[in-house]
Amino acid sequence: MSLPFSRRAQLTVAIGALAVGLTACGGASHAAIGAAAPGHGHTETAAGAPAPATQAAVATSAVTIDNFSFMPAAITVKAGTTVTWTNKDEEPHSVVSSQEPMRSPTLAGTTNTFSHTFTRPGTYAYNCGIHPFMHGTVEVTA
Ligand SMILES: [Cu+2]
Repeated sequence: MSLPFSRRAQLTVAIGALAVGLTACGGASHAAIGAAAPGHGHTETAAGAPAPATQAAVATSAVTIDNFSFMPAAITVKAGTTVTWTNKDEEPHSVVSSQEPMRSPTLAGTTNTFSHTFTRPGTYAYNCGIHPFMHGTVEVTA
């Protein structure tokens, strides 16, 4: 009773597989790719061109921690400004600096913001205390 049905089902599956195979082989139009690529002429452009070393500091007092990085990584504020970091990662992060006495608690969960007021002009590098490879700078102008 159930045998004929299951056999038909198998047949259907087989036909389906055939159709998939046909579709996959279908538009074989990858022949042209690469053929007309005009040779990547390595015309050594201005060897001494100054690479954009560090991205320009962004004038903001809000830094987001996202995907294991401070964004923007470089900010500029006027002296007396309170900068606030907000951790949007699932991972815990922190904000510590040896150039400016600041050390946030671990930012995670509901305690995910940290604020610090910069009073002295200068450029202060900081990093994540948990992931030292996460860097940022705060430039404080007079
Ligand atoms: Cu971190």
